[in-house]
Amino acid sequence: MTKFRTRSRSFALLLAAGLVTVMMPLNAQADAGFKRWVADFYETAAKSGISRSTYQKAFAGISEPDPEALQKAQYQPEFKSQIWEYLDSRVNPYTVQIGRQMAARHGGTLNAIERHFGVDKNILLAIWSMESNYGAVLEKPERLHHVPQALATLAWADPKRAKFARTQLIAALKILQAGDVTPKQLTGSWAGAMGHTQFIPTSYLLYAVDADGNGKRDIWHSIPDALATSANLLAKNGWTTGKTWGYEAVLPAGAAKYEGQTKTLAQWAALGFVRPNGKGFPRGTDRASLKLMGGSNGPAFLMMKNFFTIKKYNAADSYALAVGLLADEIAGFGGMQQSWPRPHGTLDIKEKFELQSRMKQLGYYDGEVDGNFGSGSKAAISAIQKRLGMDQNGEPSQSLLRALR
Ligand SMILES: [Ca+2]
Repeated sequence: MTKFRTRSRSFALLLAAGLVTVMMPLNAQADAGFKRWVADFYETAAKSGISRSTYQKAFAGISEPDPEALQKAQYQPEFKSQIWEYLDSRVNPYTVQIGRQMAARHGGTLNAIERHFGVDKNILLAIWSMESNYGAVLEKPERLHHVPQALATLAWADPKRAKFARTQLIAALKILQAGDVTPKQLTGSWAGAMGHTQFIPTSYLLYAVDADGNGKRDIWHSIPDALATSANLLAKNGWTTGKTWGYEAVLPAGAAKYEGQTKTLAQWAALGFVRPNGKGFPRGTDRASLKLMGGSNGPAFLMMKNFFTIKKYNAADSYALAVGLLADEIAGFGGMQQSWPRPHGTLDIKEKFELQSRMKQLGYYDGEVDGNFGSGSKAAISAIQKRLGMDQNGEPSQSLLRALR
């Protein structure tokens, strides 16, 4: 432990002195420290049954830390977006449309998995979208990391994540040793999330399934394996077949004080909660917890047991809500009916799509219509604002959309 701290501190100094962004080749001294860590860690891995041959294969040709994992180890901004901004980037016309295409393309697989595990196929599609953009991230090899290298980097350089990374590294080595993948195929995010459904190695060991029957649990290349693995995780964590994740509700005046409480749907109805479409809640004794995810001026949600099962995948409420809403939209049940309390003059996700399409039609913008306002969209907005004599702040707004209509 002392050794680790010393190395970590000297590396921090190095970084502070150089700074030494990822653009520069990594310092030879750091590489030597990393290599020493990898050599030393074998003893720990061996205690978990990892053979020398597996270990050598896992780290063959790896002589330096993973640059991106190293950068994240040093600095991770605490980025907190509003719930509606988070949902806009995940539940939108694009993710719904691709979800429906995937539902059609993989219908047989999805139906078989739904029957076998009792988990709603639309939830599986939504998770697939959230985790890897329906596998699109796996098609960008430059964004994939070698999992043992990335985890060893975190274990070596990131005191906050060292324990997690050591545990995950051992699990990754076990996956390799079991022969499900070759060392080259053991790819993932900088933090070790792998394949179509972004399982970390310990979750893979618990839940991975060979659904296509080729003898390998391949969540990297087999869509049936990946989707069945997600279904298995949800099934083993209490997914209730045939039930929804929750209901959008209208918050009655003065009822914000019940936030976080759990009652039966009948009790919520008795307190004045209604669904925005006017329909009643199903009768019965199902219990639900009140969540006010956009504050007391936003819509209310009555979350059922399956919402909390989705959180076994990712513990954030915002994640589980996005999965639930996207699944409903893919299934054709429609989206949210109420609006989030967005700042005055800003656009909702449908309006963001409309603004981008209009800018494209007018020839100001040639990027994707995806609701995502990156540098291309901002430059286009500034150009239009200049043309119209508006303030050139590059921000999408209601006034700009009105001007283009
Ligand atoms: Ca398989």
